Amino acid sequence: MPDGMVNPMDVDYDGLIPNNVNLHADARVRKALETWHPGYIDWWKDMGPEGFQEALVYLRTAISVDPKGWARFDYVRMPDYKWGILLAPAVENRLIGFGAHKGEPAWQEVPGEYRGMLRRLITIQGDTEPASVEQQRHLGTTAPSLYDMRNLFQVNVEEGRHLWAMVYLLQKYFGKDGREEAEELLKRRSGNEDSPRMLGAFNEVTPDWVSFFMFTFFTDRDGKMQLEALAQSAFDPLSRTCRFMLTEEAHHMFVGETGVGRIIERTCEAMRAAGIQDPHDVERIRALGVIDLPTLQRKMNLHFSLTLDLFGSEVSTNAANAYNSGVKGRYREDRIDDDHRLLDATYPVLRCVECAIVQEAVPALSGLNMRLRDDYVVDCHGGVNRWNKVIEKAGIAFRLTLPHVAFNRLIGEFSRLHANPDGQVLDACAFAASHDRWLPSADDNLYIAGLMKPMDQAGGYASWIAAPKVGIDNKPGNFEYVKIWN
Ligand code: BYC
Repeated sequence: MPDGMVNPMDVDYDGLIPNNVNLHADARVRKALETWHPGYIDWWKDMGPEGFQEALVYLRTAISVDPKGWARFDYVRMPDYKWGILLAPAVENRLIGFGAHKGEPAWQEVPGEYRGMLRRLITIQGDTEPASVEQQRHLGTTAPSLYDMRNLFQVNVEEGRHLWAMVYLLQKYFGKDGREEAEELLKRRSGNEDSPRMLGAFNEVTPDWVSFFMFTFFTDRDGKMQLEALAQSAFDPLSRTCRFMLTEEAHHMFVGETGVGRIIERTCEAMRAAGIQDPHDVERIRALGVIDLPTLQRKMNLHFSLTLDLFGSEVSTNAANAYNSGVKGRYREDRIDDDHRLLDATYPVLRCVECAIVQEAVPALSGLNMRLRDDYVVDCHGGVNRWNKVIEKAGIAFRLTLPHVAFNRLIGEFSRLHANPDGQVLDACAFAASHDRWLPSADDNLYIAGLMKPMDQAGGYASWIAAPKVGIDNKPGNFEYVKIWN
C-alpha cells in the first residue's frame, strides 16, 4: 500500500468514534455523530443492561474488518465500549447485481428516486438494534453463569454498534431527514404503548434466558437473512456496512444455538441419571431442576412464529419495488443462477384462500418476502437438526420440530386464520382450547421464572444448563468473564 494511505481494514481509534471511513476528513458527519453520541450514551445508561454498567466485562472489540482477525478481547465497562463505524472493504468497480439497474456501477450516493425507500429500510433495520437491547436489559441479574452473562453483554454492545452503523448511513447520506431519524431511533422504546419499536416482535418481552437463547437463534437469524439481502444492495455503503455486521451476527446465533443445545444436553443428562425415559413425564423431570423438552418445543413454537412475522407479507409490492430498484436483493443473490430481474418468473407462495392454506404461483417479484422466509426456514432446520442429535444421542424418544408457517401468525396471509403446528386450519375456539399445548402456558412461564436464579461464581452453572465445550477466546472453565464487583 502506498505511503500515507490508510489501510481500509484498520480502524482509526484516535478520535471519539472509532471508524474506518475516514471520519477525521469528514467534518460534517463527524460533528453530526459527535452531537448524537451523548444521547446514545444516555440511552445506553437508561435502557442498556440493568445493574451492570460499572461491571468489567471481557468483551471483544473490532479493531479491523479483516475476516481473518478483526477482534481484540479485554475487560471493558460497557458505557466505555468503543462503538464504531466499520464498513467491509470496498469491492473495486462493483456492479449492481439485480433489478432494473443490473450491470450499472453500484451507487456511492443515494439516487433521488430511491431516497424514501432506502431511508425507510435503513431506519427499520436501525430500530431493531436498540429494541433488542431494551428487550434484554433485565437478563443480567438472572444469568446462569458469568460465561452466559458475558455473551449477553457482547450481543448487547454489538447491537448497539449496529445502531451506530445505521445512524452513520442516515447522517452521512440523508441530510436533515437522516439526522431526525437518528434522533427518533433513541426515542422509541420496546413495548411502549405511545412510542413502540417499529416491528412487532421487537415489542415482545424477553422474560427469561430460554427466551433469550430462542431469540438469538430465531430472531437474530432473521437479522442475518435481512442483512444478507441488504448486503446485495446497489447502494454500496449499505452493502459494505451489512457485510461487516454479518461477521458479528454469527456470534449472536452461536449464542442462541449453543444456549438451547446446552439446555437440551443438561435435561437429557439429568433424565438419564434419574432413569426417566418418558420425555412427557414433566412433573418428575421438573423435580430435577431442568427444563422438559415439551416446554422447550412450546418456547420454540412461539419464537419461530413471532420471527416469521418479521418477513412481512408473503405477497408484497414493497418487496417487489425494493428488488426492482436494486435496493434489496435476495439471500446470496450473487450465487443464484437466473436472470436477476425476475420480470417473467413466478414463485410458489402459500396463501390463505377462503380460510384454507393453498399454494399459488405469484409473480416472483411480489413473492420475494416469501422466498427470503423460505431460505430462513431452511437455515433454521440446520440448527434444529443439531439439537435433535443431542436428544438422539442421549437415547430419548423426542424430536423438536419447527411448527407450520401458518401457526400463530399476526402478519401476512395467515393472520386471518388459526392453524395448529401441523398446519391444519381450526376455528378460534379449537385453537384457544389447545393454546397451552402449543405455546408456553402460564404454568410453563412460572416454572421457568422459578429457575432464573443468578449464578455468579466463576466456573459455576445453573442447574438447568450444561457448561460450554470451550470458553470464549479459549479461556479456561473458571475464567471470570464478568467482574461484577470491582
Ligand atoms: N411488524 O409489504 P409488507 C435484526 C409493515 S432483524 C410491524 O408486508 P415489506 C435483528 C411494513 O413496514 C432484521 N409492521 O412488508 C435481530 C409496511 O408498513 P408501511 C431487521 C410490519 O415492507 C435481532 C406494511 O406492514 N431488518 O436485524 O415488504 C436483534 C406492509 O408491508 C411488519 C429488516 O427487517 C411487522 N413484523 O417487508 C437485533 C430489514 N411487517 O411501510 C436485530 C429492513 C411488515 O406500509 N426491513 N410490516 O407503513 C424490510 O426489509 C421490510 O421493511 C420488512 C417488511 C421485511 C420488515
